[in-house]
Amino acid sequence: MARRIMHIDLDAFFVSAEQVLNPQLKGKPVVVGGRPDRRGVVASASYEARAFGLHAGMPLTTACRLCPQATFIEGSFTKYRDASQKFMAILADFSPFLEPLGLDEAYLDVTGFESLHDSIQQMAVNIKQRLKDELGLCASVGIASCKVVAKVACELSKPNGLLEVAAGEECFFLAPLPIANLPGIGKKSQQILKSLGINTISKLATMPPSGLKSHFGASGELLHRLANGIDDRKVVPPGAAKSISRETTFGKDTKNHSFLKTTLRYLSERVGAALRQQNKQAKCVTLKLRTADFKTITRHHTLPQTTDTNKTIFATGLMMLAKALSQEKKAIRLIGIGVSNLTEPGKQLDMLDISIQRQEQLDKTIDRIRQKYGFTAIQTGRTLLLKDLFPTDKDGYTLQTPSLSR
Ligand code: DCP
Ligand code: CA
Repeated sequence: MARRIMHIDLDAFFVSAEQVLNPQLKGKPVVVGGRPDRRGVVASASYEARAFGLHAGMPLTTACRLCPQATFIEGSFTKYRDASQKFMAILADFSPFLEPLGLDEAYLDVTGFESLHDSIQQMAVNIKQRLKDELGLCASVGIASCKVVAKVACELSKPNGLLEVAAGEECFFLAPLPIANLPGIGKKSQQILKSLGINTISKLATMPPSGLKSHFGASGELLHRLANGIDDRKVVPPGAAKSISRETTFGKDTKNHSFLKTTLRYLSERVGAALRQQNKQAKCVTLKLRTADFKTITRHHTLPQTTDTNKTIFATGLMMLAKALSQEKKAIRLIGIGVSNLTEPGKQLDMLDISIQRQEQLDKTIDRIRQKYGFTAIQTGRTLLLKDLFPTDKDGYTLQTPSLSR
């Protein structure tokens, strides 16, 4: 069945929440962010204030100069958090496949839900009505076959909008829009794209991914797909882990590379075990280091193929570690490794690769033994070095910061 994804975003959220509590502010230029003479920026501006050129992120002093008649409000996070919780609860009534984004946005997977509401558009109308009736808040809704197009449609429909992009129309819809409309393209990326003569999404869509890769690294390919309206990212309900990581702070800062590698191996095994327990595969491995002077270094590596093996996680981490240590002369205070970009296992490719199969079999066996007899019941050569340094319990070594080491 063709997917239908909704993106719902509340209009001028902080301001609207204030207007619900003080209806006299309705229909007027209102700014949440602070007093106009304060340092600080606009967090949210009513659409009436936006008519004067005000927008989020603008210094309050500028906002006051452009629109001195606006009401400036300090704002209170707890109010907005309460409103946000009610907002998400209403959405959850409509579909269990709900992925909140921040306080006032969410994706809903509504595939097949037309039978309950006549049409998906009618479902969106019903959602908007309930938000208005019960919370007094206006929402805009975008509907499309994938997340990126739904989000762009929602943004374009604001305020109080509803815009559906029919299946098959994704490219046509995106093509004429400026690149800034594509989510994830910040100021920096815009500058790079503009210097390449790319101003519209259609131009971006026709750029070969290899060209984009040279400017944006691994994200280049994703950019290419998004610009073409191709986006198979699922709507992920909260709770489903987006990443798994393990890290530890050493009792004493260290320059001992062998010890760092050993610790990395141990943490990689912990990450691998957690990944396999969740029956997930990862596409991205991240190394984290913190130096004695509290500088944090993170390195990411996207794998050509998803993995759940200790060997690949460690090898990828080790490669990044070797490179980072060749550039970093300070002692290391913290080391961590994580995996992200998690997917359900798609074993078809792996099935052809005997060495990967063997590795997976080995990891599964080790997992079983460790579940039964404790983590330290079976050791890889490298982690054995930790045995004399740290006390053990059934979950593994008790490192310096057990809460972080989990
Ligand atoms: N926010 C903030 N600082 C920013 C941007 C946003 O504090 N630089 C807060 C205030 C917003 C809320 O997050 O009300 C939601 O952000 P949106 O970008 O969705 O902005 P609004 O909801 O205010 O406006 P709209 O969605 O109608 O464009
Ligand atoms: Ca909003």
